[in-house]
Order: sequence, then structure tokens, then C-alpha cells
Amino acid sequence: MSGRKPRSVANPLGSAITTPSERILKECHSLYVDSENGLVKIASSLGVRLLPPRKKIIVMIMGNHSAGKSSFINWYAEEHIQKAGVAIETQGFTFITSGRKRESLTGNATLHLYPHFRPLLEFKGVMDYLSAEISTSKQKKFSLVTFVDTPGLVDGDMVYPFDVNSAITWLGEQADLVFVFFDPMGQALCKRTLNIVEKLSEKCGDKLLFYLSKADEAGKETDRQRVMMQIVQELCRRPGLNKCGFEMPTIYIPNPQRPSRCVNQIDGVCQTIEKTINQAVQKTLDQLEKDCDLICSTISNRLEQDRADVTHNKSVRLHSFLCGALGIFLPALFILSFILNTFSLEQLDELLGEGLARTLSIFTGIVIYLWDWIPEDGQVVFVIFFGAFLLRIWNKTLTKKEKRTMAEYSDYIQDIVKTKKVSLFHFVSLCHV
Ligand SMILES: Nc1nc2c(ncn2[C@@H]2O[C@H](COP(=O)(O)OP(=O)(O)OP(=O)(O)O)[C@@H](O)[C@H]2O)c(=O)[nH]1
Ligand SMILES: [Mg+2]
Repeated sequence: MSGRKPRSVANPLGSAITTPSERILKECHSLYVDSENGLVKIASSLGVRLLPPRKKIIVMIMGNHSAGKSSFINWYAEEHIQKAGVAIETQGFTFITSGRKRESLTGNATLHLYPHFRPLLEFKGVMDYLSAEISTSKQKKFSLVTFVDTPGLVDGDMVYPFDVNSAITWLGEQADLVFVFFDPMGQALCKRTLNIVEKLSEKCGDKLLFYLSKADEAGKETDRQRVMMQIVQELCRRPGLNKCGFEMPTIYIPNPQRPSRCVNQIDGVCQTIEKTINQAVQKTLDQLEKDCDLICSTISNRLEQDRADVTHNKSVRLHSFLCGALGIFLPALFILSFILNTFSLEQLDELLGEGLARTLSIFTGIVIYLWDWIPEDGQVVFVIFFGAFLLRIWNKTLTKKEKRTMAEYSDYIQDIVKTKKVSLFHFVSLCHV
């Protein structure tokens, strides 16, 4: 039984063999995060926010206490990573993934490795029960999967140090696949499990898969059928789950010391994981194409807008010159008028001489008359409108350097990224032949 295996390490040297899917996901990821020409950086310089694709799929396993969740993960990775036993073994959430060296991480380090999961911080108390186990195993498709092992669910007096229902539901929503394990002996009818399953099915029913785990312990074929019927009936009793055609493959961890005649569909679980990885590869490539198109169209829109702005600025050159002149002349005239208005005509004659004082007083008289002519409420509006009019005339255009950078980005995406993407697409189709 994998649960009782001594700690041995699969692929202790962390072999560098990579599968085609792994290579594609890795290359796509680096196209996004490259520090110089990464798509995320290019997009953000254009005010567009892109998220780099994930390099692995996420498979969350939930279910009753002792349903065999941790043992399944150990079996898949072919390494005794998670503690498995009859006691309540898994009390928190553990991310189990492959990496270059064997490592155990605590809460904060785990969130550092999985920034997508930072919102977990909002679930009070979860951080103390969050960890990650990194294993060097590359068995099956382990290098492309992150398993999320969850606390065993029980009804009754058990007190969880955090809101376990909401935390599992939220994590399930983030996962690509959610496996629900029901074991034949245990509390197949655990209400807590059914409540969470019902919630998840409302939100993301398509990734929810049910398994009858530890099927070798179900006794004879007839007993197993009875247990299955019971579980399916209980599931169907829930309004949110009342859909016909429940599938519930029977699985158990093969044990050469205790051969069983029961049908084992555990290989089907591996195929489901593989299928989801292939879909993730396709999705990542499709998203890459969309993101490249988005960046290129944003650049071409900007450049087009800039050309329009340049033409506009040229056509309003005289207009803007006049407005600019007016923008200085009129306010100056206003200020002058108000200042002169505070002096009497005699004082002005004395100060400026009779001729100049007369001319100025005519001008200022006209200005003050016009100003008074505008209703008091409208004076502020007039100033704002006039200011806005002046500002509108001249559109800000891109500098030569900005234009050059945008053209370079566009060329880089058309020539390098798209070519790479085409070759990755070919690679995928070759691998599927
Ligand atoms: N016969 C049999 N026993 C199994 C199988 N899978 C797990 N077990 C045993 O069942 C017990 C519980 O297994 P775990 O993997 O710890 O179960 P779990 O769901 O992780 O339990 P919690 O973490 O406590 O919720 C262990 O003693 C395992 O050895 C199986 O397929 N067949
Ligand atoms: Mg466990």
C-alpha cells in the first residue's frame, strides 16, 4: 500500500527529460514573463493587463476523512510525499508538485510560489494550515500537475481551525479538475462533503468528478453495487446535484500483496489528468494567439490615432496660434482692465499722459462692459469653457522614441512570437499524430 511505503524518492536526480506538453507550456510561459521582451511587460506599457499562463494544471482532491486522498497522490507521484493513515492525517491544504529538489514550504512561501492563490489570505486561519511539498518525481504526468490535498471531511463535533467549507469551495473553483473521493466504509453520506459538492457543482460542475475510492475494501461485487447506489441516491437527493447519469468509477491503489478481483479504473483517472493537460496546452496556445493579436491591434490603434492627431495638429496650427495669442492677450487685458478700473481718469492722465490714458480707458471700458454683459452665474462657465477650448485645440502626440518602441514591439510579436507560436502548434499536431 502506498500509504505505508517507506520514504523513497522518485527521480532523485531530478532528471531533465521534458515531455512535449511540458516544453510547450514552459516556452509559452517564458514568452510572457521574459524580463526584456515579455508579453506581460509589453502589454503593461500599453496599459493592457495580461496574466502569464500557468505551467501546470491544478487537480484538487477532496472527500471524507480517510477516503484515500493522500494515498492517491503518493501513488500518482510514486513517492511517499503525504502522510497517510487511519487517523485524521491531513488537516490543512497542501500543494504537491514536482520541482528540482525535495522541499517542504510553509504558508507564506507557498503563496510566493502560487501567487494566483493569494486571495487565500482572506480566509482567516488558513495560512497556518497551508503548505507545499515539492518532490523530484516525474512519474506519469506529475511534472505537469499540482495536486491540492485537502483536509478530510467529517460531520459532527470536529472543529476546523478555519472555514473549511468556503476554503475548499474557493480552491475548487481555481482548480482545473476536482476529484471527490467517496470510500465504501466511511461516511459516504458525510453531509459536509455533500454540501461542498453541491456548492461546487453550482459554480463549476463540469470539472467535478466522483470516484468510489478504496473499492477493494467494498467486499463482494454486490456489496460494492449497493454502496454505489447508496452514494448516488444521496447525491441525487440534493436539488443542486439532481442530474441523471452520475458516473462513479471504482478505484483503488493496487497492492501486490493483496490482489483483488474488483475492477480498478484508476488508469482512467490518469487518462483524465492527461486529457486535461492536453486541453490546457491548447488553451494556452489559443490564449497566446489572442494576446498577441490584442497587443498588435492596440499598437496599430495607437499609431493610427497618433497619425490622426498629427494631421489635426497641422490643420489647426493657425487656429491654435491665434488661440494661444488670445490665451495670453485676453487674460492680460482682463487683469489690466480691472487694475486700471481702480484708478480714476485724472490719476491715469497724470500717470500715463492724456493720450494713452484715453485709449486704454476706451479698451478697458469695452472689456468691463462685455464682462458685465455676461450674467454673473455664467462668468465661471465662460472661463472654464474658454480654457477647455484652448486645451482641446492641440492634441498630444507620440514622441519619435515612443513610436519606434511601438513599431519594434509590433515587429517582435509578428516575427518572433507568432513564428514561435506556429512552430509550437505544429509541434502539438505532430505529437498527436
Ligand atoms: N485497501 C485500501 N486501502 C487504502 C486505499 N487507499 C488508502 N488506503 C488506506 O486508507 C487509509 C487512509 O488513507 P489516506 O490516504 O490517509 O486518506 P485521506 O483521505 O488522505 O485521509 P485524511 O487525510 O485523514 O482525510 C490509510 O491507512 C491507507 O493506507 C486503497 O485504495 N485501498
Ligand atoms: Mg490525507
